[in-house]
Amino acid sequence: MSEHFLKQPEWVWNVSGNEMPTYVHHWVRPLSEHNQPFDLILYGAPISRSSISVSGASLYPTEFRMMWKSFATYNLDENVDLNSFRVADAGDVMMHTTDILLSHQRIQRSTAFLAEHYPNTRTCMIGGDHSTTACAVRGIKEAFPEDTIGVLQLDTHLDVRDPNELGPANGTPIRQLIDGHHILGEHVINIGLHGYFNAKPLIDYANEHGIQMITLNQARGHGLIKTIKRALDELSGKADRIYVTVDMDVLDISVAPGVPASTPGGMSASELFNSLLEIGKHPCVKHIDFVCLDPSKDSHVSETVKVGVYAWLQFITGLILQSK
Ligand SMILES: [Mn+2]
Repeated sequence: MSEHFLKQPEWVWNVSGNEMPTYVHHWVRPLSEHNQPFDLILYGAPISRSSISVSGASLYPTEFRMMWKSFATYNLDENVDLNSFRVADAGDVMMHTTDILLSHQRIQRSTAFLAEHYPNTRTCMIGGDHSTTACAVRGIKEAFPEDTIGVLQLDTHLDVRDPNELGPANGTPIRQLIDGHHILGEHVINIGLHGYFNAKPLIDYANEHGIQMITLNQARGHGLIKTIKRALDELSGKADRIYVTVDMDVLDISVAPGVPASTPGGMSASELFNSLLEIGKHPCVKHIDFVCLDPSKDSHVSETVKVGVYAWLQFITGLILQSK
């Protein structure tokens, strides 16, 4: 088996000159151009054939990169310029046209490759649907077999539907990881659950396996940011590294037309942004992904893709504030 399946992304910004970048599309550089160390590795996992409902989330990594042009590297709220932080774009995992299992193996192998070759660098995967998270976490586990992995999941759903029934689909990643003994249920904290979107047997599975479910109402009651921090502190006490998975369907449907599975009663965009800032600040967060955003369903002004890029930049701002 080859070492990895990463290829140059479909969309690469053409940049000339050596001046300090002021816009995101001038700032993120391909991994191949980085001869110095870097702080974050970005890679795409463009697959959504594994989605239970029809999804074009495979289009997101490219749309995400194309949207960089609309964002400056300077964060006015925090008075921080991201441009001294080095992000290397490792490209996209090459997907097989029809073979989902093979594509999943490639995501796992490519994630393991990046984690093995850059063990001290944080990784950020852009999905793809939520099935990609199971592959990425298995890849991390492959690279660090001794390490216990804690998972913070921002999601409207538990994603613990039965893989025996649905296979490695976007409704099953957390259960695949628990049933496959890659992680323990008690090392999973889900924040963002609400309302009528998880059937009772799924709640029962979560309880049986010790998954911590913090509803959005509970989190708001205690303070969302305080709750995020507390969850990360707790996971860092139990696990060696934390993997954060952000299912964009955690967003309220009114702000996320590009996430078909988003629901009423979800997070506002600013709640998501503040959450990502806090997540970035936490030293134990080593891996993150953003999944389930379908640009083909987005509004004509690409509002959800903009929310997605903004949320990602908030995470990076958090990383920078952490080291200050
Ligand atoms: Mn999900």
